[in-house]
Amino acid sequence: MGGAAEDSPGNHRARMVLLGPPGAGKGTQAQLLAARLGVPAISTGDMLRAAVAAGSELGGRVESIMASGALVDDALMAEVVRERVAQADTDRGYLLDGYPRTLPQAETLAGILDDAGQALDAVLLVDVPEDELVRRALLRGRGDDKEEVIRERLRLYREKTEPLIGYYRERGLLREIDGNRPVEEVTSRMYAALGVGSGVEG
Ligand code: B4P
Repeated sequence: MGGAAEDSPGNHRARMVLLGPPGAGKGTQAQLLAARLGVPAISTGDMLRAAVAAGSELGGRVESIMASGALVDDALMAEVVRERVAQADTDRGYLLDGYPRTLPQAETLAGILDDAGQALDAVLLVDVPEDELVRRALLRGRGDDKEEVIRERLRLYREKTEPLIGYYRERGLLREIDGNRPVEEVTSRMYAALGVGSGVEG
C-alpha cells in the first residue's frame, strides 16, 4: 500500500486510525508509529484525561463518565476532534488513537475528512484476547483500571466499537495486527502492514 506513508515533501505522510479494544496497546503503538511517520498521535483518551486534570469545563463534563468506563457522548467527541484535527500540526497527517469508537463517530470523521477534501489511508486493528487485556489494565493501574470498569469498557467495545471493523473492512482500509506480542514485534508488524521501514536501517 504505497500511498499510506510516503515521506515525499509536499505530500501528506499518513492519515490513520488505530482501532482495538481498551488496553490493546493503541496508545503505546501510536507514539512509536507517529514518531516514525512524523505526524502527531492524537489520543482522545489523553485529551479527555488532560481536560479532567486541568479542571476545564470539558473535564467536568466527562470525568464521571470516564471513571465508570462509559463512552463520552458522540456530539461532544465530534467537537473535540473537529477542533483538534484543524490545528496546524496536522497538515501532513495524523494518527487517531481511540477515535472513532462508534459508527456515528466514524461518520463524523468521514464528514470532517470530506469537508477538507481528504481521505483515510489505513485503519490498523490491534487485537488482543480479553484475559490479556484485563491483565494489562490491572498492571497499568490507571484511575479507570478497576476490574469492573475494565469489563464495562470491554462490553462497550464489543457493542459499539467492533462494528467499525466491518465498516472499515468494506472500505478496503482495514489492516489487522496481532497485538498479543512484545511491543517491538507489534510495531514491526505495523510497519510491515503499512510498507514502511523501521527507519533505523539507514
Ligand atoms: P483510552 O485512553 O483510549 O484507553 P485504552 O483504550 O484503555 O488504552 P490503549 O488501547 O491505548 O492501551 P495502552 O497503549 O495504554 O480511553 C479511555 C476512556 O476515554 C474511555 O473508556 C472513554 O470513557 C473515553 N474516550 C476516549 N476516546 C473516546 C471516544 N472516541 N468516544 C467516547 N469516549 C472516549 O496499553 C495498555 C497497557 O498495556 C499499558 O500499560 C501498556 O504498557 C501495556 N502494553 C501495551 N502494549 C503491550 C504489549 N505488546 N505487551 C504487553 N503489554 C503491553
